[in-house]
Amino acid sequence: MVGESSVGRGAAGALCCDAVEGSGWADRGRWRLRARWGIARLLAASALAALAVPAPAGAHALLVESLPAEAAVLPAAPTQLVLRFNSRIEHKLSQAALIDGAGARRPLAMEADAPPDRLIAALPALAPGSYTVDWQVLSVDGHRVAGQLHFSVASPG
Ligand SMILES: [Cu+2]
Repeated sequence: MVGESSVGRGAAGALCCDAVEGSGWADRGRWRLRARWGIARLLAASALAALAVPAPAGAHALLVESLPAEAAVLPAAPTQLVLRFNSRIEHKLSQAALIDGAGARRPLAMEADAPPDRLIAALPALAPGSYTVDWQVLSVDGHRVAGQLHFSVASPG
């Protein structure tokens, strides 16, 4: 979406500068200039319209892999959460929280130097039970994407 709108702006800008550099202020040139400004306005308007239309899901960071995996039943408590996305995310504006079976929620501390497409957080010591990870990331295209991940830690024996 960002790409599309900047293409729109670029095209309008090119028409603008081309017209100004054109054949001076003769009547014919003036008409051409007016026509070109009309086109430039239309392009500017359609660029704004494009901004108002929601971007397709493909433009956002999408979760492609997680550790633990969705619905995993783990024999031992995991010590780390890894969410891998199909594009870069803003680590500073992304977050995750762990919700236990009783509904208690604790924020997870993000690893600041994780790879640009990954959210990595250390998990606290987890007792057997079911857990939900509630995550929210900011894609580099400026959109927030959120989701939940469920896993459980099996009781020993
Ligand atoms: Cu987007």
